[in-house]
This record gives sequence, C-alpha cells and structure tokens, in this order.
Amino acid sequence: MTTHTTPNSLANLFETYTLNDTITLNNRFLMAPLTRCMADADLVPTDDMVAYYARRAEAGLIITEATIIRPDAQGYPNTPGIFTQAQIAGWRKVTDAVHAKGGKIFVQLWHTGRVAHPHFFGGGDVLAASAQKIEGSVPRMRELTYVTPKPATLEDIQGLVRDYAKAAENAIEAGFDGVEIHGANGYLIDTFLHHDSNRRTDEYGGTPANMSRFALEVVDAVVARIGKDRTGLRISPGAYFNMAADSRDREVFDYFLPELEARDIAFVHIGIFDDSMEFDYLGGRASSYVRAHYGKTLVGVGSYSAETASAAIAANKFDLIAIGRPFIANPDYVARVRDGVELVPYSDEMLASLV
Ligand code: FNR
Ligand code: 8K6
Repeated sequence: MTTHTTPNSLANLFETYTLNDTITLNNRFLMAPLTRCMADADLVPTDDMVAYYARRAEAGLIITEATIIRPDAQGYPNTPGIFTQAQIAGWRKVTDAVHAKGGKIFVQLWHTGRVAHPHFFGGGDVLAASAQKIEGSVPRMRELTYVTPKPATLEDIQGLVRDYAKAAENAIEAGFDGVEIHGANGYLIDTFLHHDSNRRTDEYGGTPANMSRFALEVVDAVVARIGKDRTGLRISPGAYFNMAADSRDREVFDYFLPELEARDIAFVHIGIFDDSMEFDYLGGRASSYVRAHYGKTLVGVGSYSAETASAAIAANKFDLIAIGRPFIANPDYVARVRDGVELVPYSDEMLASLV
C-alpha cells in the first residue's frame, strides 16, 4: 500500500484560521456555494442533501448552495429556501450532521433579482434595480424566457431588506454558524451595484454611494439581527455572469469596499468562475482589486487547485480559498489533498446526482 503525505508546500492550507472572536476554522478551505437543484417540491432540503453536506464536513467552512429568502427570489428549479418552518427544519438536519463531524456551515442567502422567473412563484413581479432584462432563459427549463423586471419601489426595498434579515434569523434557528449574503453573479443585490442593471435616479442609483446603498442596508440589517461575526458577503466587482461590464462600475466598488471594511464582517468572498480573468477597469484580477481596497479577510475562488491556492495565500493574494467543482467530484477533497491522493476530475455530468 502506498503511503501518502501532504506535500510541505501545501501546509499553509491546513493551518487554523481565526475569522473573529466567534469563529475559528480548522483549515483554509471553504466549500464554495454550489447550486444543485435537488431540494424537494416545497424547497425543503432532503436527506440526500444532509448526507451530501456531511460528507464534506472536513472543509474549514461549508457555504451552502444559494438558498432563497422568499418565494419571488426563485430563478431555478428545486433550489432550497429558508423562509418556511419545514425548510428551517430540513436545514437543521444538515447543520446537525455537519456539526456532528466537527464542521462549520454558513447558508448563502439568495434573491435572484432579474434572473427570477414568475413560473416558480405563481406569477407576479420579478424585482430588480431597474427594468433592464437579461436575454436568455432558465437553465434546464429553456421554455421559460426571462422577463423584464419591475424596478423595486422604496417600499419593495424595505421589504427585501427585512426579508434578508428574517432569513438570517431563520438561519440561526436552523443551526447555521452564519450566513453569506449573495451579492454576486448578477443577482438582486448585484443589480444595484452595476450600471448595466441600475438606471435609477433616486437614492438607490446614479452615484457610487446611492448604488451601494441597498447592499449596505442588507448587510447592516443582517448584522443587526445575527452579528457581524456571523455575516459574510460574496461580490462580483468584475461583471462576468448575468451582467454586462461598464467601466464606471469601478467607482462604485471604490466606494463600497471601504464602507464594507468599516463594518468588520466575517469575510468578503469573490464571485467568479476563473480568477485568472482580468478586467480592464479593475486593473487586473477581481481578487487583486478587492485585496487592494479591502483590508480584512478575503476569500479567493475560481479554477484554483490546492497548489495554486496555497501559492496565492503564501503570496498574500487572499486569506482563504473556496473550492467548487473539485468538491462536487471529490466529497473527501480535503482528505485527498492532505494525504496527497489524486483527485477525481470534475465533469458536468456529475451535476445529475448528489454524491
Ligand atoms: C456555482 N457557483 C455558485 N456561486 C454562488 O455564489 N452560488 C451558487 O449557488 C453557485 N452555484 C454554482 C453551481 C455550479 C454547478 C457551479 C459549477 C458553480 C460558483 C461557484 O461558487 C464557484 O465560484 C465556481 O465554481 C468557481 O470555483 P471552482 O469550481 O473553479 O473551484
Ligand atoms: C440549473 C443549474 C443552476 C445553476 C445556477 C448557478 C450556477 C451555474 C453554474 C453553471 C456554470 C455556468 C458557467 C458560466 C460562467 C461564465 C463565465 C464567463
């Protein structure tokens, strides 16, 4: 039998990391949020999902698949929710199973904004910053073409902020260690942060401070409800998914990042698929741009291997690494890296079942 050992060069990934006074992680690996569309018809996590997350409990922190905060947040089939008692009870089984194995788990709080589809919530408005629709249709349900969203009114905005805070409270009731607010990838919060999707002329549009207002209100409301130590945020300063780039977005994030830093939340996490992607208006990679403008815990992600992540952390490019597709292919990803065992390569066909 071959004995495997962790290559010395990867040792930094296995150091503990103190996020804050409340939470210390066993290692530097996050399981990235990964939508799997496997919740039941009531958007309740299933027993298969309990087992799926428990198998990955060795990650320093699991971020769950994006989880909707209320019915009109839904844009994909069978994505779990966290707004009914049955959903909270379903998630309680997941958090208990992960905690029993010594793991930690945050839920990713999601409203898909203009990527929502009325099919999933019995008709009604799709809310976003402005009436700028995206082209295309729902994955796996191509007959559902995206619709023109309704610009959220001031009353809608207040209701949304309340519902993010309520979802965070539900997350604590479900046993989560905290929440990651999904502010990335072109979904609701991100529609306020980019010029492509935000054409407002009121106090939520037009200037960097106004365009940052909704995101900061959500962060503040969640922090007020569950505490800053239990609140993380994912952002995409570089538009790459469900969004067109606009060089003026740079000024928005130049304003937004120091505001976030002052709030001292648990971490900021980049939303991107490949961190080697460069954005002219950010002067390079999204992660390098955020590192230069945000001085607290930063989670990198996007086509990293353990080797490239370890080198990036050693070079102080970010503090923690989130691993997505390799974690789908290898439930025991952390053990394999630690023991120097070869990884199973990811393929899209693996999305058909929860392993
Ligand atoms: C994702 N990603 C993602 N991101 C997010 O913020 N919330 C989500 O629910 C999902 N869902 C999701 C599903 C699937 C099938 C994939 C492949 C990706 C993005 C993910 O968190 C990560 O940023 C990318 O996968 C890049 O990391 P890797 O896979 O290169 O390690
Ligand atoms: C029905 C599946 C729903 C998945 C939802 C969100 C994540 C989608 C991930 C699929 C991969 C898409 C890659 C797009 C990257 C764009 C990079 C320019």
